[in-house]
Amino acid sequence: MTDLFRTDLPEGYRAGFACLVGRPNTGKSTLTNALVGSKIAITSAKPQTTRHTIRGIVHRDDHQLVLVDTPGLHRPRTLLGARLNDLVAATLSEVDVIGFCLPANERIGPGDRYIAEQLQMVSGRTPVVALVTKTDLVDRERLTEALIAVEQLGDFADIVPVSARDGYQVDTVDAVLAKHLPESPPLYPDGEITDEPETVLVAELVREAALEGVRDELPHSLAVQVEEMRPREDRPEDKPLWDVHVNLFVERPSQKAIVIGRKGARLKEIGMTARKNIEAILGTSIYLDLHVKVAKDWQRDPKQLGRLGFDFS
Ligand SMILES: Nc1nc2c(ncn2[C@@H]2O[C@H](COP(=O)(O)OP(=O)(O)OP(=O)(O)O)[C@@H](O)[C@H]2O)c(=O)[nH]1
Ligand SMILES: [Mg+2]
Repeated sequence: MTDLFRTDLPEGYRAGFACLVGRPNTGKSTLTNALVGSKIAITSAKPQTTRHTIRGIVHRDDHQLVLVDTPGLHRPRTLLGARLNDLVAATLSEVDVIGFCLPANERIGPGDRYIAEQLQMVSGRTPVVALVTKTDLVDRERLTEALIAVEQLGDFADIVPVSARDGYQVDTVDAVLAKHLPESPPLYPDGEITDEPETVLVAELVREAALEGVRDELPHSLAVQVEEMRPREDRPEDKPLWDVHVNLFVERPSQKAIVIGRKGARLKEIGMTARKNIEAILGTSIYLDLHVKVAKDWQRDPKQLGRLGFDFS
Protein backbone atom coordinates (compact mmCIF):
# COMPACT_ATOMS: atom_id res chain seq x y z
CA MET A 1 0.00 0.00 0.00
CA THR A 2 2.75 2.45 0.92
CA ASP A 3 3.89 2.88 -2.69
CA LEU A 4 0.56 4.60 -3.39
CA PHE A 5 1.89 7.51 -1.37
CA ARG A 6 4.42 9.96 -2.72
CA THR A 7 7.93 9.30 -1.51
CA ASP A 8 9.88 12.03 -3.39
CA LEU A 9 8.88 14.72 -0.91
CA PRO A 10 10.60 18.11 -1.10
CA GLU A 11 12.10 19.65 2.04
CA GLY A 12 9.45 21.28 4.20
CA TYR A 13 6.50 19.34 2.68
CA ARG A 14 3.25 20.06 4.51
CA ALA A 15 -0.01 18.19 4.89
CA GLY A 16 -3.11 18.79 6.97
CA PHE A 17 -6.74 19.76 7.21
CA ALA A 18 -8.67 22.91 6.39
CA CYS A 19 -12.36 23.26 7.09
CA LEU A 20 -14.68 25.53 5.09
CA VAL A 21 -17.53 27.03 7.10
CA GLY A 22 -20.15 29.68 6.48
CA ARG A 23 -23.87 30.30 6.22
CA PRO A 24 -25.79 28.08 3.83
CA ASN A 25 -25.35 29.04 0.15
CA THR A 26 -22.10 31.00 0.56
CA GLY A 27 -20.18 28.93 -2.00
CA LYS A 28 -18.29 26.43 0.19
CA SER A 29 -18.94 23.39 -1.98
CA THR A 30 -18.32 25.25 -5.24
CA LEU A 31 -14.98 26.44 -3.86
CA THR A 32 -14.15 22.91 -2.69
CA ASN A 33 -14.74 21.60 -6.21
CA ALA A 34 -12.67 24.42 -7.75
CA LEU A 35 -9.75 23.72 -5.40
CA VAL A 36 -9.90 19.95 -5.91
CA GLY A 37 -10.43 20.39 -9.65
CA SER A 38 -13.31 17.90 -9.83
CA LYS A 39 -16.95 17.77 -8.81
CA ILE A 40 -16.92 15.89 -5.53
CA ALA A 41 -19.45 18.03 -3.64
CA ILE A 42 -22.85 18.87 -5.06
CA THR A 43 -23.91 22.51 -5.21
CA SER A 44 -27.18 24.36 -5.72
CA ALA A 45 -28.84 27.70 -5.25
CA LYS A 46 -30.90 26.17 -2.41
CA PRO A 47 -29.56 26.69 1.12
CA GLN A 48 -28.51 23.60 3.07
CA THR A 49 -27.45 21.63 0.04
CA THR A 50 -24.56 19.94 1.84
CA ARG A 51 -25.68 17.56 4.58
CA HIS A 52 -22.52 15.83 5.68
CA THR A 53 -18.87 16.77 5.86
CA ILE A 54 -17.03 15.96 2.64
CA ARG A 55 -13.30 15.63 2.31
CA GLY A 56 -11.67 16.83 -0.89
CA ILE A 57 -7.95 16.44 -1.36
CA VAL A 58 -5.78 19.03 -3.11
CA HIS A 59 -2.41 17.69 -4.29
CA ARG A 60 0.40 20.18 -4.89
CA ASP A 61 4.11 19.74 -5.28
CA ASP A 62 4.98 20.98 -1.81
CA HIS A 63 1.81 20.20 0.14
CA GLN A 64 -1.37 18.20 0.44
CA LEU A 65 -4.41 20.12 1.61
CA VAL A 66 -7.35 18.08 2.85
CA LEU A 67 -10.41 20.30 2.59
CA VAL A 68 -13.40 19.57 4.74
CA ASP A 69 -16.56 21.02 3.20
CA THR A 70 -19.29 21.34 5.81
CA PRO A 71 -23.06 21.91 5.86
CA GLY A 72 -23.94 25.61 6.13
CA LEU A 73 -24.22 26.81 9.72
CA HIS A 74 -27.46 28.41 10.89
CA ARG A 75 -29.75 28.59 13.88
CA PRO A 76 -31.30 25.12 13.92
CA ARG A 77 -35.04 24.56 13.44
CA THR A 78 -35.25 20.81 12.97
CA LEU A 79 -33.44 17.82 14.41
CA LEU A 80 -31.53 17.53 11.14
CA GLY A 81 -30.48 21.19 11.41
CA ALA A 82 -29.30 20.80 15.00
CA ARG A 83 -27.34 17.66 14.20
CA LEU A 84 -25.67 19.36 11.23
CA ASN A 85 -24.50 22.22 13.45
CA ASP A 86 -23.08 19.77 15.99
CA LEU A 87 -21.23 18.06 13.19
CA VAL A 88 -19.63 21.31 12.06
CA ALA A 89 -18.64 22.24 15.63
CA ALA A 90 -16.95 18.87 16.10
CA THR A 91 -15.09 19.26 12.79
CA LEU A 92 -13.76 22.72 13.70
CA SER A 93 -11.83 21.42 16.68
CA GLU A 94 -9.97 18.89 14.53
CA VAL A 95 -8.51 20.98 11.71
CA ASP A 96 -5.32 23.03 11.24
CA VAL A 97 -6.98 26.07 9.69
CA ILE A 98 -10.52 27.31 9.09
CA GLY A 99 -11.80 29.10 5.96
CA PHE A 100 -14.82 31.28 6.78
CA CYS A 101 -16.83 31.92 3.59
CA LEU A 102 -18.65 35.25 3.23
CA PRO A 103 -20.18 36.13 -0.14
CA ALA A 104 -19.07 39.49 -1.56
CA ASN A 105 -22.52 40.14 -3.02
CA GLU A 106 -24.39 40.02 0.31
CA ARG A 107 -24.15 42.29 3.33
CA ILE A 108 -22.92 40.77 6.56
CA GLY A 109 -25.95 39.76 8.59
CA PRO A 110 -26.92 38.09 11.87
CA GLY A 111 -26.16 34.67 10.38
CA ASP A 112 -22.54 35.64 9.69
CA ARG A 113 -22.16 37.25 13.13
CA TYR A 114 -23.50 34.09 14.76
CA ILE A 115 -20.75 32.07 13.05
CA ALA A 116 -18.07 34.70 13.77
CA GLU A 117 -18.95 34.38 17.47
CA GLN A 118 -18.67 30.59 17.32
CA LEU A 119 -15.28 30.92 15.63
CA GLN A 120 -14.00 33.29 18.33
CA MET A 121 -14.07 30.30 20.64
CA VAL A 122 -11.59 28.31 18.56
CA SER A 123 -9.58 31.17 17.03
CA GLY A 124 -7.05 31.14 19.88
CA ARG A 125 -5.96 27.66 18.82
CA THR A 126 -6.88 27.47 15.14
CA PRO A 127 -6.24 30.29 12.65
CA VAL A 128 -9.30 31.54 10.75
CA VAL A 129 -8.93 32.85 7.18
CA ALA A 130 -11.84 34.90 5.84
CA LEU A 131 -12.72 33.98 2.25
CA VAL A 132 -14.78 36.63 0.48
CA THR A 133 -16.50 34.49 -2.17
CA LYS A 134 -18.37 35.13 -5.45
CA THR A 135 -16.29 38.20 -6.35
CA ASP A 136 -17.41 37.83 -9.99
CA LEU A 137 -20.84 39.09 -8.92
CA VAL A 138 -19.66 42.52 -7.69
CA ASP A 139 -17.74 45.52 -8.98
CA ARG A 140 -14.51 46.84 -7.44
CA GLU A 141 -16.23 49.36 -5.23
CA ARG A 142 -18.61 46.83 -3.70
CA LEU A 143 -15.74 44.38 -3.22
CA THR A 144 -13.75 46.99 -1.29
CA GLU A 145 -16.79 47.63 0.93
CA ALA A 146 -17.19 43.90 1.52
CA LEU A 147 -13.52 43.51 2.45
CA ILE A 148 -13.73 46.39 4.94
CA ALA A 149 -16.87 44.93 6.51
CA VAL A 150 -15.20 41.54 6.87
CA GLU A 151 -12.11 43.13 8.40
CA GLN A 152 -14.36 44.59 11.12
CA LEU A 153 -16.18 41.32 11.75
CA GLY A 154 -13.39 39.50 13.55
CA ASP A 155 -9.75 38.74 13.98
CA PHE A 156 -8.64 36.88 10.85
CA ALA A 157 -5.21 35.49 9.95
CA ASP A 158 -5.84 36.60 6.34
CA ILE A 159 -8.67 37.89 4.16
CA VAL A 160 -8.76 36.53 0.60
CA PRO A 161 -11.26 37.53 -2.10
CA VAL A 162 -12.03 34.63 -4.45
CA SER A 163 -14.35 33.53 -7.23
CA ALA A 164 -14.84 29.81 -7.75
CA ARG A 165 -16.89 30.66 -10.84
CA ASP A 166 -14.15 32.41 -12.86
CA GLY A 167 -11.17 30.99 -10.98
CA TYR A 168 -9.98 34.33 -9.56
CA GLN A 169 -7.53 33.65 -6.69
CA VAL A 170 -8.48 29.99 -6.25
CA ASP A 171 -4.75 29.16 -6.16
CA THR A 172 -4.19 31.95 -3.64
CA VAL A 173 -6.78 30.40 -1.32
CA ASP A 174 -4.90 27.11 -1.55
CA ALA A 175 -1.55 28.79 -0.84
CA VAL A 176 -2.87 30.83 2.10
CA LEU A 177 -4.55 27.81 3.74
CA ALA A 178 -1.46 25.65 3.12
CA LYS A 179 0.74 28.12 5.06
CA HIS A 180 -1.02 26.99 8.23
CA LEU A 181 -0.50 23.25 7.73
CA PRO A 182 2.11 21.40 9.76
CA GLU A 183 5.11 19.72 8.20
CA SER A 184 3.95 16.17 7.56
CA PRO A 185 4.08 13.42 4.95
CA PRO A 186 0.95 13.12 2.78
CA LEU A 187 -2.18 11.85 4.50
CA TYR A 188 -3.85 10.44 1.38
CA PRO A 189 -2.47 8.44 -1.56
CA ASP A 190 -1.30 10.37 -4.60
CA GLY A 191 -4.17 11.25 -6.93
CA GLU A 192 -7.00 10.44 -4.50
CA ILE A 193 -9.41 13.39 -4.62
CA THR A 194 -12.01 12.40 -2.03
CA ASP A 195 -12.76 9.78 0.59
CA GLU A 196 -16.46 9.74 -0.24
CA PRO A 197 -17.69 6.21 -0.99
CA GLU A 198 -18.98 5.79 -4.55
CA THR A 199 -22.53 5.12 -3.36
CA VAL A 200 -22.55 8.46 -1.56
CA LEU A 201 -21.23 10.34 -4.60
CA VAL A 202 -23.94 8.70 -6.73
CA ALA A 203 -26.74 9.50 -4.26
CA GLU A 204 -25.53 13.09 -4.01
CA LEU A 205 -25.47 13.58 -7.78
CA VAL A 206 -29.07 12.34 -7.96
CA ARG A 207 -30.04 14.73 -5.18
CA GLU A 208 -28.34 17.62 -6.99
CA ALA A 209 -30.26 16.87 -10.19
CA ALA A 210 -33.52 16.61 -8.24
CA LEU A 211 -32.92 19.98 -6.52
CA GLU A 212 -32.76 21.76 -9.86
CA GLY A 213 -35.95 23.65 -10.54
CA VAL A 214 -37.89 22.76 -7.39
CA ARG A 215 -39.17 25.42 -5.04
CA ASP A 216 -40.00 26.09 -1.43
CA GLU A 217 -39.76 23.43 1.21
CA LEU A 218 -39.19 20.47 -1.06
CA PRO A 219 -35.36 20.65 -1.17
CA HIS A 220 -35.14 20.06 2.57
CA SER A 221 -37.61 17.20 2.38
CA LEU A 222 -35.56 15.24 -0.11
CA ALA A 223 -33.19 12.43 0.81
CA VAL A 224 -31.54 10.04 -1.61
CA GLN A 225 -30.12 6.60 -1.06
CA VAL A 226 -28.48 4.08 -3.38
CA GLU A 227 -30.19 0.73 -2.95
CA GLU A 228 -27.94 -1.30 -5.19
CA MET A 229 -25.05 -0.79 -7.58
CA ARG A 230 -23.47 -3.62 -9.53
CA PRO A 231 -21.89 -4.43 -12.88
CA ARG A 232 -24.26 -6.07 -15.35
CA GLU A 233 -23.23 -9.58 -16.29
CA ASP A 234 -22.56 -10.68 -19.86
CA ARG A 235 -21.14 -7.34 -20.97
CA PRO A 236 -18.05 -7.14 -23.16
CA GLU A 237 -14.99 -6.36 -21.08
CA ASP A 238 -14.28 -3.06 -22.82
CA LYS A 239 -17.91 -1.91 -22.48
CA PRO A 240 -18.97 -2.42 -18.88
CA LEU A 241 -22.38 -1.25 -17.71
CA TRP A 242 -23.42 -0.76 -14.11
CA ASP A 243 -26.98 -1.12 -12.88
CA VAL A 244 -27.66 1.58 -10.32
CA HIS A 245 -30.88 1.54 -8.26
CA VAL A 246 -31.63 4.68 -6.32
CA ASN A 247 -34.47 5.67 -4.00
CA LEU A 248 -35.58 9.28 -3.58
CA PHE A 249 -37.39 9.88 -0.30
CA VAL A 250 -39.80 12.75 0.26
CA GLU A 251 -41.93 13.53 3.30
CA ARG A 252 -45.41 13.77 1.75
CA PRO A 253 -47.36 12.27 -1.17
CA SER A 254 -47.80 15.77 -2.69
CA GLN A 255 -44.02 16.08 -2.89
CA LYS A 256 -43.80 12.72 -4.57
CA ALA A 257 -46.06 14.04 -7.34
CA ILE A 258 -43.82 17.10 -7.79
CA VAL A 259 -40.65 15.05 -8.12
CA ILE A 260 -42.23 12.68 -10.63
CA GLY A 261 -43.85 15.47 -12.64
CA ARG A 262 -46.46 15.27 -15.40
CA LYS A 263 -46.33 11.81 -16.91
CA GLY A 264 -43.00 11.28 -15.23
CA ALA A 265 -41.34 14.12 -17.15
CA ARG A 266 -39.40 15.59 -14.21
CA LEU A 267 -38.14 12.28 -12.97
CA LYS A 268 -36.93 11.50 -16.46
CA GLU A 269 -35.03 14.79 -16.58
CA ILE A 270 -33.52 14.13 -13.15
CA GLY A 271 -32.38 10.74 -14.38
CA MET A 272 -30.74 12.13 -17.50
CA THR A 273 -28.84 14.89 -15.71
CA ALA A 274 -27.71 12.61 -12.88
CA ARG A 275 -26.66 9.84 -15.26
CA LYS A 276 -24.29 12.12 -17.16
CA ASN A 277 -22.57 13.34 -13.98
CA ILE A 278 -22.40 9.85 -12.47
CA GLU A 279 -20.89 8.38 -15.62
CA ALA A 280 -18.28 11.16 -15.62
CA ILE A 281 -17.17 10.46 -12.07
CA LEU A 282 -17.34 6.64 -12.24
CA GLY A 283 -15.83 6.47 -15.72
CA THR A 284 -18.31 3.82 -16.88
CA SER A 285 -21.74 3.67 -18.49
CA ILE A 286 -24.65 3.12 -16.14
CA TYR A 287 -28.31 2.21 -16.25
CA LEU A 288 -29.97 4.45 -13.67
CA ASP A 289 -33.23 3.30 -12.09
CA LEU A 290 -34.98 5.89 -9.89
CA HIS A 291 -37.84 5.29 -7.43
CA VAL A 292 -39.66 7.96 -5.45
CA LYS A 293 -40.93 6.96 -2.00
CA VAL A 294 -42.65 8.72 0.90
CA ALA A 295 -40.90 8.55 4.30
CA LYS A 296 -43.21 10.61 6.49
CA ASP A 297 -41.47 13.49 8.36
CA TRP A 298 -38.08 11.82 8.15
CA GLN A 299 -36.24 15.04 9.11
CA ARG A 300 -37.73 14.98 12.60
CA ASP A 301 -37.45 11.28 13.27
CA PRO A 302 -34.14 10.01 14.69
CA LYS A 303 -34.80 6.44 13.51
CA GLN A 304 -35.44 7.50 9.93
CA LEU A 305 -32.45 9.86 9.94
CA GLY A 306 -30.29 6.85 10.76
CA ARG A 307 -31.91 4.71 8.10
CA LEU A 308 -31.39 7.36 5.45
CA GLY A 309 -27.69 7.42 6.13
CA PHE A 310 -27.38 10.40 8.48
CA ASP A 311 -24.97 8.78 10.87
CA PHE A 312 -24.02 11.37 13.49
CA SER A 313 -22.31 9.01 15.90
N1 LIG B 1 -21.42 33.77 -9.39
C1 LIG B 1 -20.93 32.89 -8.53
N2 LIG B 1 -21.76 32.00 -7.96
C2 LIG B 1 -21.24 31.10 -7.09
C3 LIG B 1 -19.86 31.08 -6.76
N3 LIG B 1 -19.66 30.10 -5.87
C4 LIG B 1 -20.87 29.53 -5.66
N4 LIG B 1 -21.83 30.12 -6.40
C5 LIG B 1 -23.27 29.77 -6.45
O1 LIG B 1 -23.84 29.92 -5.16
C6 LIG B 1 -24.80 28.89 -4.90
C7 LIG B 1 -24.43 28.15 -3.64
O2 LIG B 1 -23.19 27.46 -3.84
P1 LIG B 1 -22.78 26.20 -2.97
O3 LIG B 1 -21.35 25.93 -3.29
O4 LIG B 1 -23.76 25.10 -3.10
O5 LIG B 1 -22.89 26.83 -1.50
P2 LIG B 1 -22.64 26.12 -0.08
O6 LIG B 1 -22.02 27.15 0.80
O7 LIG B 1 -21.89 24.85 -0.25
O8 LIG B 1 -24.13 25.86 0.39
P3 LIG B 1 -24.66 24.81 1.52
O9 LIG B 1 -24.09 23.46 1.20
O10 LIG B 1 -26.13 24.86 1.35
O11 LIG B 1 -24.21 25.34 2.84
C8 LIG B 1 -24.81 28.01 -6.15
O12 LIG B 1 -25.89 28.42 -6.95
C9 LIG B 1 -23.48 28.31 -6.80
O13 LIG B 1 -23.50 28.13 -8.20
C10 LIG B 1 -18.99 32.04 -7.39
O14 LIG B 1 -17.78 32.12 -7.18
N5 LIG B 1 -19.60 32.93 -8.25
MG1 LIG C 1 -22.38 22.97 0.27
